[in-house]
Amino acid sequence: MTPIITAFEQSPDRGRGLARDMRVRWALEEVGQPYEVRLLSFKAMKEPAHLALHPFGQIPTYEEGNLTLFESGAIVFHIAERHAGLLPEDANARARAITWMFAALSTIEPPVVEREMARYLEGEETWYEQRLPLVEGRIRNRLRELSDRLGDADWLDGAFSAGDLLMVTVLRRLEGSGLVEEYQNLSAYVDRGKARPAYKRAFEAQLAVFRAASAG
Ligand code: GTB
Repeated sequence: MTPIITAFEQSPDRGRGLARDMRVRWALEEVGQPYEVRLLSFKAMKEPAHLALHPFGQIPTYEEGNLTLFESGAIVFHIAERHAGLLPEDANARARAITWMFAALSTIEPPVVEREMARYLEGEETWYEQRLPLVEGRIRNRLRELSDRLGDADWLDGAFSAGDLLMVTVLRRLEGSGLVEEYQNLSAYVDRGKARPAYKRAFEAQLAVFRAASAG
């Protein structure tokens, strides 16, 4: 059964692959699972048909037969559990890779999202310029710790895993800020993720959606 995922009809990131369907596309590409994409307008995301799939009216969702999932981390985990290639066979190594999945989403991503929210929602506030260094300081603390742990390894724990996949997509959300570039090994780590053929296929697929929407 070919899974169907949802994505923005017109992504606000203009095809930069920063929306969370990118991590699901990448996971599917890594394991060689073909998929279909249903594109949604912002209006359609809040209508009953989509709310029945996603309680918060967001993308991505994942449908496979009578299974419907939301939350990009849960979707990537589901893909990684059902296919070889994204989680190690060894039970302890697998548990550690899953730990990195949680670390990406619940330790690194929150301050990264906080910065985005500050920029988009509070950028006009008088106190924004004072707040930004505080928010970025919290990100730097996490990046420094992550950088120390990664050291000169290629991936976070042995072979590339779903933990790396999520971590790279989270770090990519800092593109343009210069923050990741302050840590040479993290910058190289993100580049290694982006160089993977599966990443490139996923990126091209989401970019094609943006190009088609722009042309139409
Ligand atoms: N925790 C959920 C998950 O991991 O799946 C969060 C899902 C989520 O935030 N989805 C966003 C969404 O549907 C798209 S990815 N937003 C519409 C809404 O809430 O109404 C977040 C995102 C959006 C845009 C950019 N960008 O333009 O760069 C980057 C990331």
